[in-house]
Amino acid sequence: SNYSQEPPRHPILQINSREPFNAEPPRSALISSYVTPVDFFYKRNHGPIPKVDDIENYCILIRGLFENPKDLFMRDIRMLPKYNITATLQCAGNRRTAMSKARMVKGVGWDVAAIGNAVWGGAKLADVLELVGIPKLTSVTNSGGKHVEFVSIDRCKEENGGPYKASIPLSQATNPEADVLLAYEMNGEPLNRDHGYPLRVVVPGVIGARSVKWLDAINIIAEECQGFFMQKDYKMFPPSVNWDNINWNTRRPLMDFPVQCVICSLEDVNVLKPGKVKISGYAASGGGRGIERVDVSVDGGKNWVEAFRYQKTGIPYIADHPSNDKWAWVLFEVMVDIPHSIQIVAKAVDSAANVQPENVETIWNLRGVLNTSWHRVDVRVGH
Ligand code: MTE
Ligand code: MO
Repeated sequence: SNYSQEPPRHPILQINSREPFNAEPPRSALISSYVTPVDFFYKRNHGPIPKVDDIENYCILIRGLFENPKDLFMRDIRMLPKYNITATLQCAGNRRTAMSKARMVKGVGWDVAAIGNAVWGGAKLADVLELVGIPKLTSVTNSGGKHVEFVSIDRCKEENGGPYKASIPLSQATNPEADVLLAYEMNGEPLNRDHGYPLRVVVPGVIGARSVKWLDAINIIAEECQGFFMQKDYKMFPPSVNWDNINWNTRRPLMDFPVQCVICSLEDVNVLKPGKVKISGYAASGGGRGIERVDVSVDGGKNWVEAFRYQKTGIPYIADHPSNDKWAWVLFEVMVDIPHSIQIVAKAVDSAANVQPENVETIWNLRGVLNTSWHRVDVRVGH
C-alpha cells in the first residue's frame, strides 16, 4: 500500500488514524451549519486514497445476472437527470471511543463526529439500472439477480489487497424513492478525492459503510456481497459474544442506522459559570425516519425539557413533513439553567417511536458499532 499521494486536509480535523486516514472535526464544528462543509466532513478510509486522472476513459462496468452488461462513462451518468439529495452519512463506529470506555472494543476510535450532512449531487441508481435494462421497482431479475454489489478502485488489507465492496438489495437500488445515488458532487462541488472522486454511491439512511467511494464496478448478484465489510465487520453482536466465541454467520450486515442524538456544544467534561447555557447538537435516524423529539436533562436524566428542532434555520421542524429533507439530520437547541455541577443528557425519539438505550453497557459489542446510548456530558460549575 502506498500513502505517498494522499490529498491535503484541513488542519481542524482530529486524526484518529493516519494510514489509512481517519479523521473527524471537533464536535463544535458540526453545529455551526446544517450542511457540513466538505473540509469538516469526517473522512473514513480503509486504504490509500486512489488517484483517478484520466476522467475521459474512467468508466464503471455493470454486469452480472441480467441481459446486457455495459460500461458506463461519466458522460453517460451525467446525461441522466441530476438530483441533489441532502443526506446524513454516519459511520457505524461513531461514538466508539465512549463504548470502549465501558469495555475494550476493536476498531478505530471515534468521538461523536463520524457523521456529517451533505448535499449529494448525481444520478439515481434506479435510473442508471434502468439505462442498462433493469426496470424500476425490480426485486429479482429474470436470471435471479437480487442484490447490487458496489466494487471500489481502492485497495485494503482487510480484503487481502483487493477492493472495498458492499451491496444493497436490488429492490432498494431500483426504487427511485429510496434516493440511492451515484454521486459526482458534494455540496455543489465535484467530489474531492477523500470523498470518492470521481463517483461514489450514497445510500441514504444506511450506515456509511455501504456508500462505496471511488466506484469501479456494479455487479448484479444472487446473494448479498461476500466481502469482508459485509460479512466480517459492521455487524452488531450481543454483549456475550467475544473474540473466542464469535460466529460471524449468525448475524446480518448492518443497514439502516438507529436513532442517534449528540450534544455538540459541550465536551465530555466542561467548566462553566453558573447561569443560562445553550445546549445544541444533532439528532438523526435511519431508514428515512424523522426525529419526533429531542429531550434534554440537566440532572442526569431525572427531569427533561424538550429542545427546539430545525433543518432550516429558525423554522420549527415537524417529523416526516413532506417538505423536510427526509434523509437528513435535525439540529436542536435549548436554553437551560445550570446552577451547580451536573450531568447533561440528550436523547431523541424517531418518527417510529424508537428510543435510545439509556446506558452504553447494555448495547456493548466487541466491534464497538452503533453506540446510540444517551449522550452524557459533565459540567463543573466554578464561581
Ligand atoms: N468506500 C471505499 N471504497 N473505501 C472505504 O474505505 N469506507 C466506508 C464508506 N465507503 C470506504 C468506502 C465507510 S466505513 C464510511 S463510514 C464512509 O465511506 C465514509 O465516507 P466519507 O469518508 O466520505 O465520510
Ligand atoms: Mo464506517
